[in-house]
Amino acid sequence: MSRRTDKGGMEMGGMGMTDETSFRGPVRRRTRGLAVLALCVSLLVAVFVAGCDDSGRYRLAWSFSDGPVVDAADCSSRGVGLVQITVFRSGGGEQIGSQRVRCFPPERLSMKLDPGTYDLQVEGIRFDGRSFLDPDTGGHLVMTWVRGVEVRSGETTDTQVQLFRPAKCLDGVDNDQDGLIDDMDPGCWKRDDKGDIQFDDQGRHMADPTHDDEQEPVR
Ligand SMILES: [Ca+2]
Ligand SMILES: [Ca+2]
Repeated sequence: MSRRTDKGGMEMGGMGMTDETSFRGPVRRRTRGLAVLALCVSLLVAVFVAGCDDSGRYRLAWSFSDGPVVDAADCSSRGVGLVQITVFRSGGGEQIGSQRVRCFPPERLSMKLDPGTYDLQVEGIRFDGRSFLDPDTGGHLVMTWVRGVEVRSGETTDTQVQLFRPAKCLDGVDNDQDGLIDDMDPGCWKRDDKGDIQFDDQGRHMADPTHDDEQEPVR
């Protein structure tokens, strides 16, 4: 027997209990119990995983061959927007990972690594994501290596690298602020001893991307 109470609950015959207290109450307590249990299990798993993590890190800082990087202009004036760091196991081992980060700030805390020795390939990249390439050989001109970086369990190994500054006739920057950039600037054009511009077989002026001055023509 049951009847509806003023508050909308169902009163069970003669017992003075509503359906809310008699049926929903135990279900809610059971749900709370399961939630607490799940939370405890999650905490235990997290503690276990943290306790088993024996990885370490390296922290890499960079500068350029002609000076440090103390603000964003030190990157933009050299035409370097990004730095790409590729990690290999030492001694010609497998590639572990790679990441591109902004040139400024000049410091990067790396990904987690297993304890061991690694070689880092570090390359300055243009703002548009392209490498600085030698037009003749295709070689990467702003790339260097940091070899033998030891990563120890639970520690961060600090290391530094010096990147070559891109030549001014290659850096994508209007260094002398005359409105002309790199091979469009007569300062990067090859000239003979008399000062006459040199042309290739197709009649185009010849430029030297390794020239480091947009004002003084290539000789
Ligand atoms: Ca330039
Ligand atoms: Ca210029």
